[in-house]
Amino acid sequence: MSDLNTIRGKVDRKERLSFEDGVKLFRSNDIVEVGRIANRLRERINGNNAYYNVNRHINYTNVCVIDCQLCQGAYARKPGEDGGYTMQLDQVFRFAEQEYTDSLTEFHIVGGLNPALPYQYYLDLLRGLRERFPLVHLKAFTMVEFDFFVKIARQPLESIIADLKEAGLGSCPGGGAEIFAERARPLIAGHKISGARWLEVARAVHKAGIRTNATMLYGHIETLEERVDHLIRLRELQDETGGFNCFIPLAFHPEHTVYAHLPTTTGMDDLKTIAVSRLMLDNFPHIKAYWVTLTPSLAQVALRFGADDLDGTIIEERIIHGAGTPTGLGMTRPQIEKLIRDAGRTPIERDTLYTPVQRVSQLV
Ligand code: V47
Repeated sequence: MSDLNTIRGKVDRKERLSFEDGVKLFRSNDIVEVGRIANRLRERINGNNAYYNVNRHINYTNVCVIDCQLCQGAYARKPGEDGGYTMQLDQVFRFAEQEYTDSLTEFHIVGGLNPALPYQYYLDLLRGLRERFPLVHLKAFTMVEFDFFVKIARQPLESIIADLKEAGLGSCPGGGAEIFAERARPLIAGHKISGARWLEVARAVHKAGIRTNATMLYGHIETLEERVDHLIRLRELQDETGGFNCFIPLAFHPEHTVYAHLPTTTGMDDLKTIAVSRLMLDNFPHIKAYWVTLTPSLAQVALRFGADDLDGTIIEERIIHGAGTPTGLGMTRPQIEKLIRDAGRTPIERDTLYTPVQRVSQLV
C-alpha cells in the first residue's frame, strides 16, 4: 500500500489537497504513483488532448533596473552596461515581419524595466503590431512590467490596464512570479515587486477581463514548503477571479547568474513539480511543460505526469537561453506534434486562449 493512498482517494473524490498533501507529494520518491495520480486529474480536465501553439517571442529590451539575481548578467543588463540592447519601434516591427508566417497566432512580448523608454512606447508597440498583424494575438507584459508602467506613467493601475487593452493587448504571460515567499524572493529577485503585489496586479488585470498565465521559478534556494505556498496563493486568486489560463513551472538555469554554483534541476524534481502543480492547482485549466526549460524529451514525458501543453514553436527565445539552457532556439509544428503523438496524446494546435486552430496545410 503506497502512503499516497489518502491523497489519491481525495483526488478521486474531487476533494481539494491541503498544504500538507502538497509537501508530502514533493517529499515522496514514488514518482510513478505521484505521476499516476496527477495523470488521472489531467485526463479528467483535458482528456487525451495535448496543446501547443505557433508563436514568436519578442524581447524588446534586455536593459533592466532591477538587480535580479536570476537574470542580471544572464539575460538582463544594467542601463549603460555592455551587451544591453533596446529595439526602437521600427526595429520591433521589422523583427516581427521577418518572423511572420501565415501560421503565426501569437506574439509573446516581454522585456526588462528600461527607464529610457517612455510609457507611450508600449502603447505604440501594441498599436503598431495590431495594425500590421491584425490576426495575431498579442500576449504581452508581465505583472512586473504593469507595475513599472504605473510608476513611469504616474497613472493608476486600472487606467494603465485600460490603455493597454485599448491599444491591442490580448492577454498576459505569466513571468515575474518567481517564488512568492517573503524569505526567498528578495534573494533571487532583488527589489522586484513583492509576491503580494504580483498577485494584486494580476487580480486587477483579471477584473478588467484580461486573462493571464502564472509561473513559478523553482530549483534555486526555495524550500518545498515555499513551492507549495506559491501554488496555494495562486489557487486562492484563481478561486476569486478565474482569470488564469495556464500555469508554467520554470526550472531554474543557473549558468551566468550569481547562483552559477547551484546544480541544475533533475528529471525527478522536474516531473514531480509538474505533477504537484497539476494536483494543487485543481482550478487551473492548463499546466504547461515548457520545453525550453525542461528539454523537449522531458516535456514530452511530462504529458503523462500532469501537463497538457508544451508551449510553442518560439523560434528565438533569449531569457532562458541567456542562462544556459541546452535546448534549441525553436521547434517546428511537425517536431512538436511528433513529441505529442509519441506520448500517446492527441496534438491540438491552439491559439493563445486555447481555441483549436484549423489548418489546411500541415507543413510549417
Ligand atoms: O519571469 C529568468 C524566468 C521568466 C531564469 O506565460 C529564468 O506562456 C530559468 O515567464 N532560469 C520568463 N528561468 C519566461 C516566462 C514564460 C515562458 C514561457 C511561457 C510563458 C507564458 C511565460 O523566466 C522570468 C523568470 O521567472 N527566468 N531567469 C533562469 N536563469
